[in-house]
Amino acid sequence: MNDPRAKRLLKAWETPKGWRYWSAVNNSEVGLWYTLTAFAFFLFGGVLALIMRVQLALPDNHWLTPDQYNQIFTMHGSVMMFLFAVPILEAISIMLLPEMLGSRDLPFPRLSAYGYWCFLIGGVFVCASLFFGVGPRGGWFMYPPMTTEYQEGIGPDIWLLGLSFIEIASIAAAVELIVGVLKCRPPGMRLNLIPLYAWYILVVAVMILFAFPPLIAGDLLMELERAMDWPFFDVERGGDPMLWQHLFWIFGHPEVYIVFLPSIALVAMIIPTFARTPMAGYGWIVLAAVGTGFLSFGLWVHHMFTTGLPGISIGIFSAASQAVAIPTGVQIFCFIATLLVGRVQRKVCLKFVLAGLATFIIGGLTGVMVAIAPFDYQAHDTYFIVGHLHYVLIGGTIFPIVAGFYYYYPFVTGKRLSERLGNIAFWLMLIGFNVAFFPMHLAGLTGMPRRVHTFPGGMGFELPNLISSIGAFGLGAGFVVLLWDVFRPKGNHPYVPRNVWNAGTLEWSGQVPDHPWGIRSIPIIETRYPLWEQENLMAEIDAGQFYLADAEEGRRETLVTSAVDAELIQCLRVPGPSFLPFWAAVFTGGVFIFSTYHWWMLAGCCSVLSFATIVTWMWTGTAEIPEKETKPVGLGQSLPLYVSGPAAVGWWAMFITMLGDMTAFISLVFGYFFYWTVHEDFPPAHWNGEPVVGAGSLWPLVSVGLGAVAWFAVVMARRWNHNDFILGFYASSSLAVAAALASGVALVWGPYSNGMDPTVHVYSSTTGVLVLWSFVHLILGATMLLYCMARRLFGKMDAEHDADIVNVTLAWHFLLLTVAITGSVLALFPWVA
Ligand SMILES: [Cu+2]
Repeated sequence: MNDPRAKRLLKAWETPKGWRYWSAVNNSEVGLWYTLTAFAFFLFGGVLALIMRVQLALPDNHWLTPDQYNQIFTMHGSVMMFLFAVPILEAISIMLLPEMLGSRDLPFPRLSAYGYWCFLIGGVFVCASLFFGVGPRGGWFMYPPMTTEYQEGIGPDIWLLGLSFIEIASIAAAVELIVGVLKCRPPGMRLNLIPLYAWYILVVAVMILFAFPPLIAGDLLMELERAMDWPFFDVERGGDPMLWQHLFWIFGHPEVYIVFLPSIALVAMIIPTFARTPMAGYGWIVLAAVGTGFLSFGLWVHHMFTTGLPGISIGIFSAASQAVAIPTGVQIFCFIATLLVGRVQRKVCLKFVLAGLATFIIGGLTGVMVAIAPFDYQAHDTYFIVGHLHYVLIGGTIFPIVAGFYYYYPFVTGKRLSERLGNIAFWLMLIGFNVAFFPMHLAGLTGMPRRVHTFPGGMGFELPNLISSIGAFGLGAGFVVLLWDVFRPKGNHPYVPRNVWNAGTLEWSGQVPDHPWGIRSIPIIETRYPLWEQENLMAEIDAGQFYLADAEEGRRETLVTSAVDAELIQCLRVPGPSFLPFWAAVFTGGVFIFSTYHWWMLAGCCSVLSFATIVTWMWTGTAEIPEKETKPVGLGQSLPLYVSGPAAVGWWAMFITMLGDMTAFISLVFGYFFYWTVHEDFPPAHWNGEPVVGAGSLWPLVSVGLGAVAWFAVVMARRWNHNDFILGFYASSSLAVAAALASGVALVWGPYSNGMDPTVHVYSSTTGVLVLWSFVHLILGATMLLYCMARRLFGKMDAEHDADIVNVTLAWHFLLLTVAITGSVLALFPWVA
């Protein structure tokens, strides 16, 4: 390391020391914390599972009370899904993706850090409720009316608010990963050359973007019902609990693939390495992954076959559910083909992959069985389903993740895990798993229902339950062995050689032990397995022969490229260590946690503080005007340091975030029309002798008009800013702020002046929630404009450097759509109906 360029680069990317370590935002640090935290939640969920197996080992067992048992199974499902399966895959991706793509970091490091801290705080809050006996008890699906009317206490609120908070963090990570895959690749790495892992993560992140918002919308509705008595799910006032089931499973089914596909992504990285040959059928795998992603949004009703839906929809969803086996099969056949043509090395890592695939296939086949409606009528809510879903999730997710641990452990630590201990763990887990979960199919077919805290003797349930409990401890023992191997001190173990598995993808180009800069210089990539197929690549990377081999200004920099062809666009400066994301997460957490207890003053203070922190973070860390327009990045090329519009990563992040936001809004609109389909007269004039009033027609339309004025003023403000007509910019922005606020007031004025009471009937509460949603968004839109005006005032934005106002204009296109849809639904639909 005598190269002064390398020294500067190292200094720029240095990890902070001491207590400042926790201000790190770099993907390798945040990714590691994220992974370890998710794994800790996994162990917690696993202990809960063992407690349940102890309880169910013997008939008529009263070791746990029914209430304790209900809290434990609810928490087991919720923890495994929300605190382990989704987060760990995002965590691994945050850690690995930039290295695979030869990028120095993800485009928004502070957003990753914020997401992590939100996840930690929310997760601990949700789990802690169990120790105070106030945990949620409604199952991980939280069906009303049980969770709205019949359960005392704040358990459901903890679930709704705590997990919404974590879902928002998951969406933040998804935005980061989408922009990372599309915009932060090395030059030359066209979309058809990216590692399969990146393809899978792209598909999954897009799925998260469209699957989580319906659940967040559902959470909002249920929390409004619980806290304010707005009757969305109360049948006596026109509500319908089925809406929750739809919103939940529109999320819940894609969720299965959201946790399955990234694990298969790990498999797709491991198999070529251990078969020592490129993956067969790259194009087919990509097509199948995208196909699975699409199909998975059309299957949710198979969770609702027994709710009395019309036969036609059951038929369609049954067929679609069986069809999803096809793209899944394509991927598995590609993996098998690769293993057949390669020279396979039988390492523990590969054993876990194979065990995972085999187990997943068994779960997939019982899945085809339950996709057939008549069979589902029999098996629904029995232990058959418990057996099925654990074969899918443990085979499809857990075993591949364990394989990933073995594969990437040397990448993270420079040491390797023991093959001997690995074999012990492998057999304990594989045998323990099958002993635990296979008998559940039989117990279920014999008629044993799910979610019961005990069962009577003499009905044939004793033996399968006892065997399951024994197997569960075998599976647990396997994890203890793995845990010991992962965490035992390895100070005297030698470092592994560089690229220890002789893999072909770029993440293995790092030295051992690795430097925090990610990659010494960012290479030009022309193949799918560059370390195999591009000669001398590692030596040239090390010699700093490619891009960004230096950090002349001591800043953290990475390359931004075009989405399809990966042509160079920008040298992006990413922010370094900061405690701002941590504090922002603490205050955001405060808003959700204090709201759970209805401590509104504290929640209000926290929302002000979190707003202030986030604005400070944006102010200091985004769209910074550089000291020069371009800089040389190596290989004789110069790139701009500042870009705005569709070329910029910030624009993409805004666009993607607004898509997620619109999805949540459309879910609420879906609710409105759902109630119309289940009622003979909607909106009704009277209900139980009381008049039911909505927003009327006049004021919603006035609101749309004012919203359009605001939008037009925003567009003009952007143009005048660009033309450097400063007075015009301020005038137009001010007009937009005023029109936005007036539009919000007009929207609220309709229901207010009509004397609407949202608690009377579901029509008034649905109207209320659409008004509320749009009102809050108009306030946000106005705030964004005030931010832009302040940026211009303080010289942080000018005619050339206009990313702020360009991104805000983009957001305003969506805001206008939101207000227009709300206004026209409220004003016009009652006339049509
Ligand atoms: Cu499903």
